[in-house]
Amino acid sequence: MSLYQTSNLRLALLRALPKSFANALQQHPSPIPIDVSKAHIQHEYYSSVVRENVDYAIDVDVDEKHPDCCFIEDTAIIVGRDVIITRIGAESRREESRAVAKVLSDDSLKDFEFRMHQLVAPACLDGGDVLQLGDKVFVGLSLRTNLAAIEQLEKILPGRIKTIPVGGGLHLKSVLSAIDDTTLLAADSRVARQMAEEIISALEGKAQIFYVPDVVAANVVRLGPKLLIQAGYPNSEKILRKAALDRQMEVITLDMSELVKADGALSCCSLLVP
Ligand code: CIR
Repeated sequence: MSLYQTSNLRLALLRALPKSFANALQQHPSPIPIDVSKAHIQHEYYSSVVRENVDYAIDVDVDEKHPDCCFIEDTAIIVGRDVIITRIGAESRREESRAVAKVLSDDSLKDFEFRMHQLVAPACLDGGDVLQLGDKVFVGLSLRTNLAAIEQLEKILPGRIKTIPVGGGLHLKSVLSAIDDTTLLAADSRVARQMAEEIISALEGKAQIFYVPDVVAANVVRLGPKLLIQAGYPNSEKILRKAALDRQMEVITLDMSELVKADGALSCCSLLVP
């Protein structure tokens, strides 16, 4: 494979959903067990949509020993040419980053000229806690991401990190995400509003914000002119469709109900070089 860097070359890393997915971590175990066959179909459809909308997609080998391995977003952060391999907050998931680090440092990606970095103990960080908006990188201080990680990130990306305490939910992006570089999206809850307001004030009011009634719908994925949103939340979908239309973005809805049971947001199933 040969890759040529252009100003808008998009790369996505994906990792298949393992057969062991029923054992994925769940913050609040669902009363209805995960339907693993359905989860496979949902994840495969998500992956096909991502593949169709990037220039290059790489499938990292599935790892049956790690039921959460499909949540590849947590394993690394890519900010421009800097690739930061994380040290995942949940100990049982920590080894998931290794295979991703190997792929991202492979010679076949040399045209991206990535600068590889690795967070080290006692740092813990999940990619789900990292939101990039323009040149700012917002990092949630959460159950999974600690101050040591934020200190290490500040050394790699000086002046670009802004810490946001996560008042509830698993990750920063469990309750908010971005529609584009100047449009934030958040769940309409007290906790999410507080976090979103901190982000908006760090951006000196230069960003707009939309609130949606469903927490799950507050995590979207932008792939160039396409906006991937969760299916099954009609009130939130109405708001998102209007926001997308105003930005000339096309909406693609994805049903990820079985992955949501394991706290998987839309963004967590891909690692993107935007
Ligand atoms: C976990 O608890 O780590 C997984 N079951 C869910 C991770 C979701 N990651 C993400 O949204 N970035």
